[in-house]
Amino acid sequence: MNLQTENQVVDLLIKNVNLMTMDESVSASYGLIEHGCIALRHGNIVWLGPESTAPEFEAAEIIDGNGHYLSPGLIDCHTHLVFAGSRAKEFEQRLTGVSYQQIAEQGGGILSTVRATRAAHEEQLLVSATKRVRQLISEGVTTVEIKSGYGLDTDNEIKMLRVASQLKAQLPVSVSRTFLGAHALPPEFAGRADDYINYLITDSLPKVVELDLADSVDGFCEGIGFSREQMSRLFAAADELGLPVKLHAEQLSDLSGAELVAEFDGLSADHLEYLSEQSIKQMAHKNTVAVLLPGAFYTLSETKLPPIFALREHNVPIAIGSDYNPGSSPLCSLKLMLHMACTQFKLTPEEATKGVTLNAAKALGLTDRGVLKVGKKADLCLWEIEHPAELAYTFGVNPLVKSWQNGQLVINN
Ligand code: DI6
Ligand code: FE
Repeated sequence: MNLQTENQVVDLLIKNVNLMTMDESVSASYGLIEHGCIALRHGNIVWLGPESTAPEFEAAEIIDGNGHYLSPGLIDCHTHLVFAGSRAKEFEQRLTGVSYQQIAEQGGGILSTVRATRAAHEEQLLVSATKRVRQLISEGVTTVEIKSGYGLDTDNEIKMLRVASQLKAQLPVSVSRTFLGAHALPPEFAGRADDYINYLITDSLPKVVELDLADSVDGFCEGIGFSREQMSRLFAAADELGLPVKLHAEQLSDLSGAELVAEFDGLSADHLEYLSEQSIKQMAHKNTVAVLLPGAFYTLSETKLPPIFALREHNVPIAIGSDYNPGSSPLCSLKLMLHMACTQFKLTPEEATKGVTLNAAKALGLTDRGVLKVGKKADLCLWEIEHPAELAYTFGVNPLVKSWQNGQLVINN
């Protein structure tokens, strides 16, 4: 009998695929459904399950998945990919023993990228950032977070966030935009960090909100960045304007920034090599996501590992990002981060995969993606792999066969 339900007419049916749903309620390992089938309509998932149990669909298009694996579209939840200039000279300097902190204290580091980014026209920034986003898309990214933070004055921060907004409008990718005015102290405010925070609160942030250019607020809570007290004042202002917060915390030392994020019911604390047990408990209590960034750990030759065992023990959700930036993480590949999360941080391939799908969505406060489930966005990747762990296992190869964003085909290899 052919029951006429609305669900039966679909835009696309993908058959003969193994579904890595990442939905724990489906199965313990990758939420795997073998020999599956998935139906999409109006950019959303309307049915998924074992092919043998699929109803009769009237599909505008049917694709044979050839027994490959289908995962949620990948989400890079932490990048600084709008920037100008190069920091190759600092790379050379660091290799002769000068530290990241020393370079920053000498006016290089983030401030060197600030000089180049301030000098660049919006159009130039858009051209270079477009190439970077395309590179991420080519490896399966369907959502990317992009931070400002190389402008450090209202106009230049707005310039960066406008570029991020244009990337969203022009490319087949969702963009989450983060205001990172509190990334470093600009030279005009040297020795006056409190005044700079006041300026962000009274001038930059209200304008950014008025122009609807940001989805969240971030900062660098560190000896070479801002104090916990300064971040707390900025977070209170963000809170009043209705923006969620996140923080670069415990990257080089422990200022209990992650605890501050939890206090503000923020989205995520990122980096976390120097995170304490006390802060982990607060994060667990508030379900704050721990975003780990193996690219920065690797590039800065950091030796202190983030406290993976304790994060696991306390059930803190773990996400992985590329932190793509010209200083501490000059690598434009989330796929490589999946691998390095395992080799450097000893995450399991499943934890790492969850870190660039389910938990990366959580780190951005996005509840409509990161998992294959009825009602979620049809952001999908089809991979030519023989086991789900293969996504994290290889690097320098691209097993992506096809990707879709909002149900629209993006990559077709
Ligand atoms: N920590 C980082 O790893 C990036 N920002 C931050 O606060 C680095 C940014 C840069 O070095 O340009
Ligand atoms: Fe960062």
